[in-house]
Amino acid sequence: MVKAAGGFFTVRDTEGRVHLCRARGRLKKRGDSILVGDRVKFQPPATGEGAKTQGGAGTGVIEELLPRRSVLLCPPVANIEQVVLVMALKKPAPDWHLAGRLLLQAEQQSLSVLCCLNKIDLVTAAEIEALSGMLEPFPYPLLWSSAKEGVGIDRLREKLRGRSSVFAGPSGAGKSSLLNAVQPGLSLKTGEVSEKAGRGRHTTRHVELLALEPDGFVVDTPGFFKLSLTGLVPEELGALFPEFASYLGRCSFRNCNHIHEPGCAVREAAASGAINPRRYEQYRLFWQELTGKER
Ligand SMILES: Nc1nc2c(ncn2[C@@H]2O[C@H](COP(=O)(O)OP(=O)(O)OP(=O)(O)O)[C@@H](O)[C@H]2O)c(=O)[nH]1
Ligand SMILES: [Mg+2]
Ligand SMILES: [Zn+2]
Repeated sequence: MVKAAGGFFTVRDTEGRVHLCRARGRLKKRGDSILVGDRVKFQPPATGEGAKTQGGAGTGVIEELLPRRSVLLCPPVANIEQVVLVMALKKPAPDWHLAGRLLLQAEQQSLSVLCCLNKIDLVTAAEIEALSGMLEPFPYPLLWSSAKEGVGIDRLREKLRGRSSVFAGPSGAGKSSLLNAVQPGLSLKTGEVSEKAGRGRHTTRHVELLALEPDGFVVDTPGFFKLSLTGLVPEELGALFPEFASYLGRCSFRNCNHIHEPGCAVREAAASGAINPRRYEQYRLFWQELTGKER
């Protein structure tokens, strides 16, 4: 399923033809939402003479939802392998907190991650250097890009090739612009960032799966500003920070929460800079949020 809007689902068949469908009643009753990226069994629209004269009117029916390999809740998309987190360096300013939440979601689903830092044309070389220092060490690959000036686009195209990816990040970060740069034929709509609020204007309205040349799929999504930590228990949080992995068994306490326990290997690593202290600080914030504890 490649797009959902107004109760209709656009389904692409194995030959690449698209069909407008509705969902079988029992699918709706079970409360399963059909997500973009879902593989489905469907009855294509009838193709009788009547349907043709009406410009191919008539809708097909989605009969069955096939098992998923992965599911992301925000943005809602199924069966993807890679999350491309897109942040602008300016206009709008990066929201690392939101980025951290998205990264947790990707880890929960064991998806691979690419962090795209876009609009490098708007910052100075010195600012880039300062930011690089701040982000070091970072447990995910970083790609510095400018959709406007074509920087990093070849590398991005290479990273998308032959896989299924989803672009996620705040409105105005440049998700659709980057995709247009990767593949101009997509002709996705892009929108100005508001001068006053410094925010995007929610130009992309629907989650949509797009086919890439020569192979691969990518899902463009509407930007968002908020993301809650649903379905997470605090004890699982440490395992979702991949850079903690080599320290987790080395804390003095076996059930260490890495907050204030003495002899905590994670805290020591953050203090020495072996773990990025900013990432550790995020861990603490998310821990507080999940446990409701202030410290
Ligand atoms: N200077 C500069 N502007 C960019 C760059 N990439 C995108 N923009 C501009 O940023 C604005 C927002 O871009 P979009 O591609 O619509 O952003 P989006 O992330 O798709 O936003 P939503 O669809 O609202 O989620 C547009 O005016 C783009 O022209 C870039 O690398 N440099
Ligand atoms: Mg967009
Ligand atoms: Zn610890």
